[in-house]
Amino acid sequence: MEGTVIKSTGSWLTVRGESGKMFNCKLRGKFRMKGIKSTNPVAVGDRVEFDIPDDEEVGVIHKILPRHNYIVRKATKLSKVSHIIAANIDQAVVVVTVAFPRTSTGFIDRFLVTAEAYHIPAVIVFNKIDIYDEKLTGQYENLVEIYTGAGYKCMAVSALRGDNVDMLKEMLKDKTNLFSGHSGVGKSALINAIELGLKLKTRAISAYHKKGMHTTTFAEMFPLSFGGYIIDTPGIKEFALVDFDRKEIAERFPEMRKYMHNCRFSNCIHVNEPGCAVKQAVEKGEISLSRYENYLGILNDDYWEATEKDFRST
Ligand SMILES: Nc1nc2c(ncn2[C@@H]2O[C@H](COP(=O)(O)OP(=O)(O)O)[C@@H](O)[C@H]2O)c(=O)[nH]1
Ligand SMILES: [Mg+2]
Ligand SMILES: [Zn+2]
Repeated sequence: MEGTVIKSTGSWLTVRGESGKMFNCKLRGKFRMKGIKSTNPVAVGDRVEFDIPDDEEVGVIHKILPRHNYIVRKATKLSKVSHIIAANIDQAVVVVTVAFPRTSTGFIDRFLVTAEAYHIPAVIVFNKIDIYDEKLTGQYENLVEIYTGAGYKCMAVSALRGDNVDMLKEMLKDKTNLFSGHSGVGKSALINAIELGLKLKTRAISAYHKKGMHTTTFAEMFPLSFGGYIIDTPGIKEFALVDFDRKEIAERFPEMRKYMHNCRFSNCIHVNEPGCAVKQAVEKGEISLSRYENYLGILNDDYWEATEKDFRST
């Protein structure tokens, strides 16, 4: 039988069969992935082949089908061992809000860069529009202009009031969707509004200030009754960018890609070089200043130092 792993807690896996039936499964023998050391050989989103041996309740997975992509997190920046968070993702959805807890453009841009690095199409969902006053609406409109200008799809919803939930469902339909965003932006509330039967726990914002309230480390995948899946994850900013080089960051900004070939120097990183076409486009307002500043911020993230050292030592 063939199925999709929708939950993974150590050695036990929940596999959803073709008919939608759930099976409790274990792995047979040892699985090793080529090219990557990982703590878990199988992750949510993996397509697997499994058997249910006679007179047993438990399924046995004997094959993991090839992945079209997967995202990983490292234990530490320098760690060589990765944890696979999820596999076979079609769309990355970042849930944000200009209300509380306000999402920074730095967070959004790091998320988008990561999605670009994995070649996963990304969309931005602005939640809590029911509480946007005139000022917040202005800020929201400004962000939509920046991100649609950069080539990203934006959507405005209210999990609480139900605004545009049908539009969101249409966008998620028949895809495996990774949901990410800060705690408290309303991911669980949104998933509940999309799939009424789920009834995930939502938390009052005040609870987030208490210690030990971290969400699950295991990503969980929810089948959608109208087709497709949602994977609820902790923030994507923790995701390690394997095989990713600092000089490639600008290529992860779709609006910069159009200009960078006109820079005077082929190795331009668009910071201080003369004849930089990217900087000229920023000056002319063709590339948003906020996106460019966050590009510079990402260039300065410690992450790259660690990663480059990591690469050098291998
Ligand atoms: N006003 C308003 N509050 C919301 C909305 N969506 C979620 N919330 C509230 O925000 C808080 C956090 O929501 P939750 O779904 O737990 O966020 P998560 O951490 O991203 O899963 C809860 O108190 C929700 O009731 C919304 O659309 N409007
Ligand atoms: Mg939640
Ligand atoms: Zn340049």
